[in-house]
Amino acid sequence: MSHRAELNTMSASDRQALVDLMLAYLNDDIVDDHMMIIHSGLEIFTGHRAYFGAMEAWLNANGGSAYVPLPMWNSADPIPPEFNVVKPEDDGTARPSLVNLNPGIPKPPQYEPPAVCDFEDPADLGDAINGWHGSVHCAIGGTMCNIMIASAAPIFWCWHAFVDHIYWDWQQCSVTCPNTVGDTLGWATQKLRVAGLKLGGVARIPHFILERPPFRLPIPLPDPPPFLPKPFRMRHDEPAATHDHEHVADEERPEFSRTPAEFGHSVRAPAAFARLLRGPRVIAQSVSSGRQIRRGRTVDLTVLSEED
Ligand SMILES: [Cu+2]
Repeated sequence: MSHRAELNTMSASDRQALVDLMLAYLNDDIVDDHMMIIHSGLEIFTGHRAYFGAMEAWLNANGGSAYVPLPMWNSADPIPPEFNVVKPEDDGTARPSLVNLNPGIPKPPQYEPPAVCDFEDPADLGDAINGWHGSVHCAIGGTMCNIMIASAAPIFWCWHAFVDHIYWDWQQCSVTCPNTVGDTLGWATQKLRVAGLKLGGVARIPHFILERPPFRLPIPLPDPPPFLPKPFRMRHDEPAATHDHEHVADEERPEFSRTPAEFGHSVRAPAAFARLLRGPRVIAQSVSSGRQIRRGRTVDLTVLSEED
C-alpha cells in the first residue's frame, strides 16, 4: 500500500514533464533552504516533508497536480534517464553532474512494514535511516553528494519522497490503545503520549451533576498509581517541544514534560507527580482500551471535573 507513485513505473513522457516542472521551480534560494533542515531525529522526516510540501504546492498551482504527491524513486532501481539532470545556478553556472545512475542500494528490511513498527520513537527511526540515506546520496555522487546543493538535482526530491514513505509507513502502524478510565486527566494524557496517541476532545462533566439522581458514575474510580510505570521514559537529547507537541495539546501537557533535562531518563520528582495526580478524572474514552488503533490518532476523553 502506498500513497506515492513509483517514479520508474511512470511513462517517460510523464517523467519528462515532471522534471521540466521541477527545473522551472528550482532556484538558488530554494536549493539553499535545504541547509535549514535538521538532518537527524524526527526532523529529517518532518523537515524534508515540509520542504517538498512547498514544491508540491507549487506543482498544484502550475499544472503539475498529476505529480502530487511527489513520486518516489526506489534506490534499488536505476535512476531513469530523464532525471539525469541538475539545475544550474541562477547565473547559469553549471553544478556537478550525477556520477552513478545505478547505485543499487535497496531499502534495508528493518525499514519495511511491519518491521518498521518496532521503532517506538520516530526520532530513533530518523537517526537510524540517516546513514543509509546518506550513502545513497553519495553513491549517486556529484551534486547529490553535496548537502549544500543536493536539492538542485530533481532526483533528490523523488529520493526524499522514498525516504518520507518510510515515515509514512511508520505512521500507519497500529498501537494498543491504553485504558485510561479512572485516571486523572494528566495521567491519561501521559499514557496516550507514551503509546504514540494524541489527546483529542475533552468533555467535562461538572461534579455537581453527581448529586442529581439518576446520574450514576459508570465506573468506580481507582486510586491513581503512586509512580509512573516502567515503559515511561522522558525524551532526552533533544529540545523539549518538536516531538511532544505533536502528541499532547499544549494546555493539557503536564508541566514536567517541558523540562526533560531536569529529570533525565527516569522521573524522580514527587512534586511533579503530584501535579499529575490531581485534577479531573477520566470516566469514559472514545476508543476502548486494548484495541489496536493507528499511531497518531486522537482519543477523546470524558472527564469528571472536580470544579463546578
Ligand atoms: Cu537527503
